[in-house]
Amino acid sequence: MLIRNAGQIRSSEITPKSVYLNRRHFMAGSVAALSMGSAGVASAAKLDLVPSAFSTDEALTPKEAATTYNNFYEFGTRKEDPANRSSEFTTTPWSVKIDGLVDRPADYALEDLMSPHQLEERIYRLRCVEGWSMVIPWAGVSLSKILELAGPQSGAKYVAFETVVRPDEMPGQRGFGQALDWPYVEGLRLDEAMHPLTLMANGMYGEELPNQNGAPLRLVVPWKYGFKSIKSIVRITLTEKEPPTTWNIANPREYGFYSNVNPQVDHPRWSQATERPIGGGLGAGRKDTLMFNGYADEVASLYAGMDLKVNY
Ligand SMILES: Nc1nc2c(c(=O)[nH]1)N[C@H]1C(S)=C(S)[C@@H](COP(=O)(O)O)O[C@H]1N2
Ligand SMILES: [Mo]
Repeated sequence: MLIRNAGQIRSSEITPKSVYLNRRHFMAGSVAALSMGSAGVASAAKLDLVPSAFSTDEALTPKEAATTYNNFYEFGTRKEDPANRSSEFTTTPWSVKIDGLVDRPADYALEDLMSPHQLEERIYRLRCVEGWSMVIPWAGVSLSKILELAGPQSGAKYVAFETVVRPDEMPGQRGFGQALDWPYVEGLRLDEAMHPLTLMANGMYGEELPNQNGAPLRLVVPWKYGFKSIKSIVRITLTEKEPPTTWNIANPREYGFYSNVNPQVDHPRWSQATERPIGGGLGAGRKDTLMFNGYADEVASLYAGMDLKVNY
C-alpha cells in the first residue's frame, strides 16, 4: 500500500526552465532581503530547497495575489481577512500530535518533522471549489515521509487532520455567527496520503509560509479541491474508519469526502468545467479545468472502478 516510487511523472512535467527562472527570482529576492536586512526590516526566513520533478511549468501566480486572496475561515470569510487579521497568530513553538494507529505516537516538534528531510520546491496548481485557481511554488516534503516517522500500522486505512483552535489569535473563531465548526478537520484515504504528490508544506515562494497561507505547516493535495489542503495542522490521526471532514459536515450534499477536481461533475450550484486564474493579469481569461487538476496520469489509478459522481 505504501507508494515509494516517485518516478512515474511524465517527462513533459519536469521543468528545468521554470525551476531555473524561479531560482533567478529567488536570487533577486535574496539580494533584496539582504539589503532590507541591513536597513533593519524583518524578512521571512529563506529556505534551502531542491527542485522537484513534480513541478508544473505553468506561469506562477504573483506572490502578492497568493498571499492576499485566501480562504482561511479561522481569520474570517472575506478573501482579504486572512492577510489582514492574522498578524497576532503565533507559530513558535509548534508541535503536531501524531496518534491513532501508529507505532510511535507522540507530540512531534515541528523541527523534528521537517528538518530530517531535504525540503523540495514543488510548483503545484491549486484549484478552489469556488472556481478560481493559482500556481504556487510550495516548499515541503511528501507527507509519506512524515507519516513514516510515526509508523502507520497495518490496520490504518485513513488519515485525519486537525487545525489549531485558538480564538484569542483567530478572530474567525470568536463571537457570533461563526462560519464553521472548529477545529477545521480534513481527511484522506491512507493511499492518497502516502502518494508522493501529497505534500506537507512549510513554505512558499522560497520562504516560510505566511500566517494567511497556513503557517507553520499545511497540507497540499494538488488533485483535490483546495479545501482538502488543511492549514496550521496540530494533529494527525491514523484511523480505521473514514474521518469526518469540515465541508462535508457543513454541507454534505455539496461537498464529499473525496473532492477530487473533476470538470465532469458539477457542484450542485455551479459548473466546475472552467476556472479563473487569480492574478493572471490582463487578457488571462478562464481556462478549462483538467481532470484531477492535471494530475490524472499520477492519481487516476487510485480511483479505478469507483463512480466519481457518487464518490464526489
Ligand atoms: N484550517 C483551514 N484550512 C483551509 C481553509 C480554511 O478555511 N481553514 N480553507 C481551504 C480552502 S477552501 C482553500 S481554497 C485553501 C486556500 O489555500 P491558500 O489560501 O494558501 O491559497 O486552503 C484550505 N485550507
Ligand atoms: Mo477553496
